Amino acid sequence: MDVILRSALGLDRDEHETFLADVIAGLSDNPKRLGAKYFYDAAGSLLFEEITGLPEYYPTRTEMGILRGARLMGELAPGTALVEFGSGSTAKVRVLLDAAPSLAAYVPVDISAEFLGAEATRLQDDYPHLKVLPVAADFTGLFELPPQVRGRPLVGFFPGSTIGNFEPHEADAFLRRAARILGPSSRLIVGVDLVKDERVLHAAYNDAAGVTARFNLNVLSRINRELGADFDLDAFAHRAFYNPARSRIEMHLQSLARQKVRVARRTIPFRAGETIHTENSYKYTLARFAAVAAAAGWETRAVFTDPAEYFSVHALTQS
Ligand code: SAH
Ligand code: AVI
Repeated sequence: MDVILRSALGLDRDEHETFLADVIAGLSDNPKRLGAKYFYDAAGSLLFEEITGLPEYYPTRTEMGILRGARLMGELAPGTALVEFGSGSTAKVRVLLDAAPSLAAYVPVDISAEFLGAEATRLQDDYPHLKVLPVAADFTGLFELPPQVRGRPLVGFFPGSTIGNFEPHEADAFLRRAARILGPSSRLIVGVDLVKDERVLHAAYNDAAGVTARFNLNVLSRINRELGADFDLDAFAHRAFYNPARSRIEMHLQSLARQKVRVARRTIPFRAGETIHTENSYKYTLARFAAVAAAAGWETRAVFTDPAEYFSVHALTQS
């Protein structure tokens, strides 16, 4: 399986330079921060898959239930292609593919190139009549769709509430970029996690088995391996909590001691208790998300939720 735009062997030279520059800038900032997209090397993708099966992590199984019950694909124009942003394990798209046997092509887009290649191969084996055209790219920037789908009617799919990992202005920019990539009269199906009882949210990001902690700490192993740093993983602890004023779960890594870490020949000092902010996971209300979509030029055609209203799936069209 060819993965378009970059090899499946890891970061290319430019991506390595960008990763290094982002890490140095983030760790030199006050408070320290790292971009959530850097969680996803091959090990991070596997850890996220493990998270999706945890009893406390309700989003994946809830969204799967909604996707199974909703008729999301409807009538498709001949030759339609489905473009998924942040495809991960492709488990969810199988529900859509099974409901739309006339789809001509499927374009999974993901930053985790090696995992993407393996998942695309598995999907192609299971759907031999579908053209599977993986694109390894960072969807926070501009990227090209494969030439085979240009000019075709396109449906976008952005599940998992990955949109919640964006700041509100980044969510707006993503929705506008998606409109440009998918073209006029396209559709976009977006999974959005909802505001709910804080205890449910807290448990989902503080699982008893400690998988979310390993996922969070994995970004430090990745920096050690790819940027020649010497983070001691035992000297940092996973912290996740709900920030009600911002309607978001925040994930941090907290330094358990005063210490110095070498990163690419620089020394980064940490105070005891100091944190690196690694992720936000915004939770929306249905009205708030419809307003965000509308501001970016998308009209809400239908919204599907589970009975407890834990999660939502929004069917948008270009207005
Ligand atoms: N769609 C799956 C996976 C969600 S996890 C699900 O709903 O379960 C988020 C996915 O988005 C991961 O596969 C990760 O590698 C990918 N991702 C995160 N940031 C990205 C970025 N900036 N560009 C492209 N892919 C990204
Ligand atoms: C991918 N994203 C929507 C997940 C979330 O819930 O924000 C990532 C995650 N972080 C910790 N657990 C899962």
